[in-house]
Order: sequence, then structure tokens, then C-alpha cells
Amino acid sequence: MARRAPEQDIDENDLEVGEPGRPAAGVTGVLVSLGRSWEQMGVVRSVRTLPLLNQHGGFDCPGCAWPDPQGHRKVAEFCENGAKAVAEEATTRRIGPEFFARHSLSELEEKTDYWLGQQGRLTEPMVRRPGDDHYRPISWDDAFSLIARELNALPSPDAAAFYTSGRTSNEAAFLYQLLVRSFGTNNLPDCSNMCHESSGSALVETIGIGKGSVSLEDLENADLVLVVGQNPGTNHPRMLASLETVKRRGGKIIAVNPLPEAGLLRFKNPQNVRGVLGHGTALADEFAQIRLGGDLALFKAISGLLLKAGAVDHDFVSRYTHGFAEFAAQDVDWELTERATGLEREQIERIADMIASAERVVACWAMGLTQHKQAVPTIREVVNVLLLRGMIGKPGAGVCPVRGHSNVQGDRTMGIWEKMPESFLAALEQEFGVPVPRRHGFDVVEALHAMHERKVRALVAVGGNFASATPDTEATERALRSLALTVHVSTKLNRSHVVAGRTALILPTLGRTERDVQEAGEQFVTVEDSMSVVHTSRGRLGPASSHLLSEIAIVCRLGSALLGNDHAVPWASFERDYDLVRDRIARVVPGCHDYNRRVREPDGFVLPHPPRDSREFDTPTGKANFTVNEVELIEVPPGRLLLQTLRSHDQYNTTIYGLSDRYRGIENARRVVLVHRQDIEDAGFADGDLVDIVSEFGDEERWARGFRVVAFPTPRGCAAAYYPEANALVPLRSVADGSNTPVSKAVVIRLVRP
Ligand SMILES: Nc1nc2c(c(=O)[nH]1)N[C@H]1C(S)=C(S)[C@@H](COP(=O)(O)OP(=O)(O)OC[C@H]3O[C@@H](n4cnc5c(=O)[nH]c(N)nc54)[C@H](O)[C@@H]3O)O[C@H]1N2
Ligand SMILES: Nc1nc2c(c(=O)[nH]1)N[C@H]1C(S)=C(S)[C@@H](COP(=O)(O)OP(=O)(O)OC[C@H]3O[C@@H](n4cnc5c(=O)[nH]c(N)nc54)[C@H](O)[C@@H]3O)O[C@H]1N2
Ligand SMILES: [Mo]
Repeated sequence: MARRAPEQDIDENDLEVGEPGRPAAGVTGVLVSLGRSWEQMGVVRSVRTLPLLNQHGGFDCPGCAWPDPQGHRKVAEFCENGAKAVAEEATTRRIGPEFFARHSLSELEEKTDYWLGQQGRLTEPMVRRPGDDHYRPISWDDAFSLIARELNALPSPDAAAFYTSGRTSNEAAFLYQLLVRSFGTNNLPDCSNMCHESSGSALVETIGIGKGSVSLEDLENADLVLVVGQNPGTNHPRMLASLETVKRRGGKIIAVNPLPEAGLLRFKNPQNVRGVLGHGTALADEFAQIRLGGDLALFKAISGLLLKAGAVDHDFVSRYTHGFAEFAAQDVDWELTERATGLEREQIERIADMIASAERVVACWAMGLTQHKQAVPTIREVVNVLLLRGMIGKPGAGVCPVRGHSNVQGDRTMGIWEKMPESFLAALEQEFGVPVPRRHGFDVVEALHAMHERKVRALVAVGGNFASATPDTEATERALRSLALTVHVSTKLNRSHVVAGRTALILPTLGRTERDVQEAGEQFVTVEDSMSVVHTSRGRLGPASSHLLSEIAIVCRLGSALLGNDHAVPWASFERDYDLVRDRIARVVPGCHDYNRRVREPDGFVLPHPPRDSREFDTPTGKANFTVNEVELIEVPPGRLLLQTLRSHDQYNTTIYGLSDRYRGIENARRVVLVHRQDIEDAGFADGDLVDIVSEFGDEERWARGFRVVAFPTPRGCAAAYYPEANALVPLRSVADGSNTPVSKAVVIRLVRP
């Protein structure tokens, strides 16, 4: 296993390539996670921490948003990558004022995200003042007054953008959006804008609510599960155990993916003896190796085949849906379908047959669908197939957009959205007696454009790594450096801190794993998982430093500093006792009545979901809507490739844990571009050559230099490189229709010799 000392950075010449496609998880996964934990937190801290992961009374895994089983939980309800996420936060490494005295900003700018993240936990508030090349310590009080002064000096509240990443608790998110709206703007861009926004848009239009309709039990009781555009072996490893259950009960799995991802094809369950010792379960019964962006055409063709075979749930369609006649009048263009998908008609027919004969179908998807220009219509087509078969609001069936960040769904429920509906804004106004602005705010892409145009002059971020997660790195960094103010509430150092505005602050905060004691005693927070279950999370470790404040405390103190001690919102009492925040959530947020009592139930509670609960669809037609969507072929000129940017097995978004993309067989390097062997040859290169990548968008060109080409079994014409290194290539203007999500999975590129 390649591990470097924290003071070293990545040496890209150490690349090793092995055979991809070894079984996912199993014994190696357990060993890797223990190794990483011991290295970062020491044995005693690991033994104390890991058993509390996802247990009643313990803390919610800061990794992904995959739900916990209700009732009985296994002793170790975590996975290799969850353990790495914990180790990353619970590390015993620290960086305080002496670190920032030793390293200037200009020096830190030269480091990779990997190096920055490996330095350890932030311990004290720091400020970079105009013209200084160092961050220096600042007291909390001075930090809040300085931020308040800068924000109040802006020409308008709309000149600030307030970003959130999806780790923020429900309580912190609720207070944060209240603070931002009390200040006078709806500029609340969040990581969801780059993530499942397309799912939200498509689901609201078609079924009236932007959330998944299945429970964990539904998924495990399905007799057919589609896993589309998702790599669960790496990004949602605990999902593999549910997929294994599906298989054990005789169900089938169809994987649709351009890459033969190990977790989809074979899985060894580390939580049972058979899994640890055996050869693993072959998961996918059918693997459709689709071209990037081909899914709209695929699902449209599947619908055509279902219609032709008469495999339609007419009772469901007539009682609950709208738009069937127009939808059913379409013909399948097979030539277009084969060009878009790269799949053979026979395979699509086999898949349609499997769907036609299944009683309970769940469709799961993630970034492989959401980050395309046609993401929204693509997801609408997935919904069309399920509607045809009556698969919404039925046990063991439904839509399952698999969420990323552990509380990204909860943050939305709490009002982190630049365009919350009027009903929410009115309830907020009524509850607190503060005027709430109605004009929609900026999402991530709009905020970036506004920064370029100097309309936005300040960025405040609760969590995340705005500089590295967003598209068009070079231009984005220029925009961030030009801001009057950047403020980051963070646990660890990242690129966004070193791409500093004129005045820049780092506010260090408690993580999920840490005990949070306030005046009213020890506190817990609440979160919502990917399946709308709301439950508590309580950290147990001692804080990384005695100077840390919780995110809630930071938001409350900023609230008092910015809006005045006599502000209508009782910021100080909210900081003392989080129950008081939850009482307000109960009164403002739909579905959260009696919140304090219900979250204290052992498994928490499930938020209402009308299509799932009672086949009610809150759409303008009052029904679930069939939609008609046109296939747009992605134009790739000769000699060009279509590039997707994705996660390796050893990272959490922009946080790089290490350099081992084990299941794909790539070790020790991250600046690699995976290309089909024949395409490498056709471009006049050899496997392992060093190349520069040029992205082409209209007449714009973007460069990312110094990548190794690696021959990989991707479809012809398709390539892959890691996020965030490849973000420099993603054009800011290339966005999904209807959701404005950056198109990170289809970038037209050419490879050039350096
Ligand atoms: N360990 C770990 N866990 C994580 C994260 C992490 O970084 N590390 N990130 C979290 C977050 S925020 C999120 S959003 C999720 C992300 O979870 P994923 O969506 O699984 O993440 P990606 O790596 O972006 O993988 C996209 C997958 O879609 C496939 N794909 C790409 N384009 C297409 C296409 O056009 N069609 C089809 N059918 N497939 C396509 C890719 O080959 C890849 O397998 O994971 C969450 N969990
Ligand atoms: N090219 C390309 N770009 C992408 C994607 C892609 O697939 N391709 N994926 C997109 C997706 S799906 C997402 S969700 C976004 C992710 O975008 P972000 O959410 O902005 O990025 P992260 O890397 O998850 O943020 C990591 C940082 O969060 C901070 N942090 C960690 N835990 C905590 C905590 O408990 N509290 C606080 N306050 N801070 C904490 C740490 O300082 C850490 O450095 O990126 C998007 N960008
Ligand atoms: Mo995400």
C-alpha cells in the first residue's frame, strides 16, 4: 500500500498499474481501513471510535448518506471508506498558528489538495489580512466582528454568497439559512448544485417531490435493481451488502456503466464469514457497458420495448399518471440508440425483458446520470420506465437517487437552497418575525459568474472546498482571489483556504466524531439519510483543540455580530441548547412536527413522501407525469475523446486519503487518464505516455498538463480522469439543462504531447 509521510507530496512518476476488477471489499478492505485508522488516530482512539459509527447513540458516519438498517445493527456497521473518513477527521495530527507562521500562503498554494489535507486538524481561528502572505491567529470575537464589518460594508446583501457542503447538521443548516435570509439574501449555493440537483429537478417535475421513494427494506426486497451511473463499491460500500441480500433472495441486478467497476461485478461481504473467505458474490446479472451520456437513449428504448410487449401496468397508468398517450406515441430510433449507447439491440432487449418480468423494480443512480447536459431528461426517462410498470408507491419498488454527502439531503430539507418555495419562506418569516427576501439567490455556477462579474464580493462557506469542487479551476481561483472576503468554516486545510480573498478567515470547527458541550450540557445534532430517515448523531471523542467551536456556535455568534445582539432571532440561546433550535425546526419545516421527541426514538423517524406513502403526486397535474424527451447525440469531433471526471477508491471528494485506486488497479498516482487501448494507439501514443489534456468547448480551450495515459477497458471514444485534478478541464458554461449542474461527466478533450 502506498503511503507517504505527511510532509511529502505526490510523486506522479511512481504510477503502478495492475489488473482492474478484483472483488470489492472482503478482507483487504477491512485491513486497509484498520491500517489507515491506526496511522491517523492511534490504536486506542480507533478502538474507541469505530464501534460507535452508525450505532444508536453513536455518531453518523461522515462518509456517504447510505442509510442504517432499522432495528438490529451489526457490531461494525461501517465500511472501509467510512473508516477512512473517520480516520481523516479523528486524526491526531494538528496544525495551529506555528504551522501558518512556518508556511506562507505562496508556499501553500504550490501544494496539492492531498498534502494540504494530510497536515492535520485546524485548531485556532486564523486571518489573512490584506497584503499579508501569512495567516495569523485571531480571537473568535475579533473574527466575528471583522466578518460582520466586511459583510455590512458590501453594496448589498446579494453581494455575498453563502456556500454549504453536505456534512452540516440539520440544526446548523437551519440556523445558517436563517442567518443568511435575515441578512437579506437567498444566495445559498451548495454542493448539491453540483451533485443531485438534476435528480431533484426531474423528480419534482415527474412525481412531485425531489427525493427517493424507497426504504432500505424496499431495496432489499426488490426482485430487480438497476444500478445506473454509480460506483457503490467505492462510494457507497454498505450498499453492496444490500445488493448481496437482493441476490441471496433470488433477485437480479443490472449494472449500467461505462466502466467495469469492481464492486458492481463482484463483492465479498466483510461482515459475514462467507464473504471474507469465499470468492465473493457475482453481483450484476447484466452489465451494460454504455457510452458516456447514452442513458437517455437507453431508457427511451427500454420504454419502447415495454410498450411494444404490452408490459404496461394499465391500472396504475390510468389511475395515477398523466401524459401517457403522447408518451406512448413515440417510436424508437434504433440507429440513434445504438450510436448513443454503444450497446447492442439484443442486450437492450434482454434488459427490457428482465424489467417486464420483474414484480418489484428499484432504480438507483448517482453522478453518472446527474452530471450530464441531458441529466434531467435522462432521469425523467428512468421515471417513465418505472411509471409504465407501476413501480412507484409499491413495496420493494421505486426511485433511489443515491445521495453523496452524509447530510446533503437534510440540508435541503432545512432550507439550504437558493430557491426555497414560498411556503417555507413565509413560515420562516412568521416564526421569527424577520423579513425574508423572496428573490431567488445564486446557485454555484451563477455565484461563480457573479464573482467574475464582480457582483459577488464575498464568499462564506460552511464546510466543503469550493475552489477545488467547482469547474474551471484556473478561472475559479482567479475569481476567488479577487473577492474582498473569504470565510471558511472547516475541519481541515484545503485548497479553498489558500486561494484567499483580500481578507480571508479560517474558522476551525468540531467534527461529527467530537463531543459537543454547551451551557445546557452535552448536545447532539440530527441528520437525514438518503432514504429520508432523520436521526441523531452524537460525537464521543474529545475535541481536536480546546479552541474549536461547533458549527452551530459559529453560526449563532456570527448571527449576533452581523445582525446585532437585539436581533429578533435569539442566537445566544440557540447556541446554549440545541433543543431550542429543534423546537423551531418543528414549527417551520414540513414533516418535522414534534421533532425533539421523534428524533430521540432509537431509529429516529421517516419524513413523509406522498408518492411512496399514498401514491399522491404534488405536481401541477395532480398525477405522476410521463414526459417526452429527445435524444441529443453528444458531438465528439474526430480525434477527440469524451472525458468523465470521477472518484478514485482513495478519496472523499476533494479530500485525498491516499493513492490507491485499488479496484481499478491504479496505484501511487492521480494524474492519470484512462483511455481505451485502441484509442491510445490511434492517437499515436503508447500506454504510460505523458500527455497534456486539452478540453474543447465552443472556441474555448482549457489545459491540464502532465497526465499519464493508462490503457483501460472503457468504451471506445470514452475516457476518465480523477476529480478534482481534472476540474481545470470542465467549462463553467457547460451545464445540465434544467438543473445548472456542471457537466463533469462529458468533457470533449484531445490529448497532446507535452
Ligand atoms: N469513499 C467515498 N465515498 C463517497 C464520495 C467519495 O468521494 N468517496 N463522494 C460522495 C458524494 S458527494 C457523492 S455525490 C457520491 C458519488 O458517487 P458516484 O456517483 O458513484 O461517484 P463517481 O465517482 O462520480 O462515479 C460515477 C460513476 O458513474 C459512471 N458513469 C459516468 N458517466 C456515466 C454515464 O454517462 N452513464 C452511466 N450509466 N454511468 C456513468 C462512472 O463510470 C462511475 O462508475 O459518493 C459519495 N460517497
Ligand atoms: N469534476 C467534478 N467536480 C465535482 C464532482 C465530480 O464528480 N467531478 N462532484 C461534485 C459533487 S457530487 C460534490 S458533492 C461536490 C463536493 O464539494 P464540497 O462538498 O465542497 O467538497 P468536499 O471535498 O466534500 O469538502 C471537503 C472539506 O470539507 C471540510 N469538512 C469536512 N468535514 C467537515 C465538517 O464536519 N464541518 C465543516 N465545517 N467542514 C468539514 C474539510 O475542510 C474538507 O477539506 O463536488 C462536485 N465537484
Ligand atoms: Mo456529491
